[in-house]
Amino acid sequence: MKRRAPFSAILFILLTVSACDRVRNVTSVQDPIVLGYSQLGDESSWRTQNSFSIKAAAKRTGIKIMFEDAMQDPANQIKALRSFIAYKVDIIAFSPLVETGWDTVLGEAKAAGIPVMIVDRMIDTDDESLYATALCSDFDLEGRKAGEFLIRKFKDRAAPVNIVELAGTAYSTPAIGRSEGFRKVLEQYPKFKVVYSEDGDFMQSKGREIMRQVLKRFNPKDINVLYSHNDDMTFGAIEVMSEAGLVPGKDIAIVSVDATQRSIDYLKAGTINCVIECNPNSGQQVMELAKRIVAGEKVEKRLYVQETTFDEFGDLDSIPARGY
Ligand code: GYE
Repeated sequence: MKRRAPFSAILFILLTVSACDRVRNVTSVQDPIVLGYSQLGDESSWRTQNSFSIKAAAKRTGIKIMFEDAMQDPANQIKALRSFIAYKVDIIAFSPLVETGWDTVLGEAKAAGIPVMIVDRMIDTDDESLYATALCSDFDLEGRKAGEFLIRKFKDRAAPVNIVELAGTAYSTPAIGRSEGFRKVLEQYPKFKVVYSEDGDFMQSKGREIMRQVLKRFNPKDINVLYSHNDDMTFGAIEVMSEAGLVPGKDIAIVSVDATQRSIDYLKAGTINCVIECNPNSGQQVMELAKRIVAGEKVEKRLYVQETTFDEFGDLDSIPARGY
């Protein structure tokens, strides 16, 4: 672990007595690793579980975590990263809201000798030396899985399959991957048409809002599929469909991403037809990687979280409780 600037003896006593948080960073062989974590927000059930998983794993593994919630604002994330640098944490981890805009602050971390882990979403940079490792889901694969489900579901249909897409936060890795992967698979089948796509920021309230607009704009009979980039937006859209007298999962097929317990319950009830898992429980892996990186080990540059798909063609009774 890196040595921090020594405190004077008096300051040390004062800070110890005041039980100030920072005191735990006074150098000794047993000092815990200090991890600065910048979380992008709390926009969804997935995110709430992700934050829980990270904090719980830090506690379990004896890592001292400084956790900052950026409330969906990249400027707050940059501020948090700078405060971690000023504090001289041992390692920084962060889930970037969007892909671009990080080079300067990560350059500052690098200059300060603080390693950086990227978690959940990816950054777009030409300089790979700015981070030690990135642990993310394969969002392009998630998008492709969503497309593959539709190919199977509509294999006997010759008529057009009109799709409404509720996309995640613009310029974020999951929204990009889930859109691109989906289109990559479906473009070989001209009957599939994305007739409407809008950014719902991964939020239930926006899912509701956008679905309302969609039902004003289109005759519901002309919509065959709702592809939603996360469960929370799906829940909002389901509410609106039901209020409009539609039967979600029957009148409009639904593909959702995340696999929260509620979406699995909907899948079992036939309200959702396919759920692509996106696993938020990365906490333990993050802490293990943090320990290895702080110990000076070289770790793999790119790591992917293992994920599966649940759909109406599978054995729904065997799905284990999700825990989120
Ligand atoms: O799917 C969504 C959340 O970045 C994988 O962000 C994450 C996504 C997740 O708000 O629910």
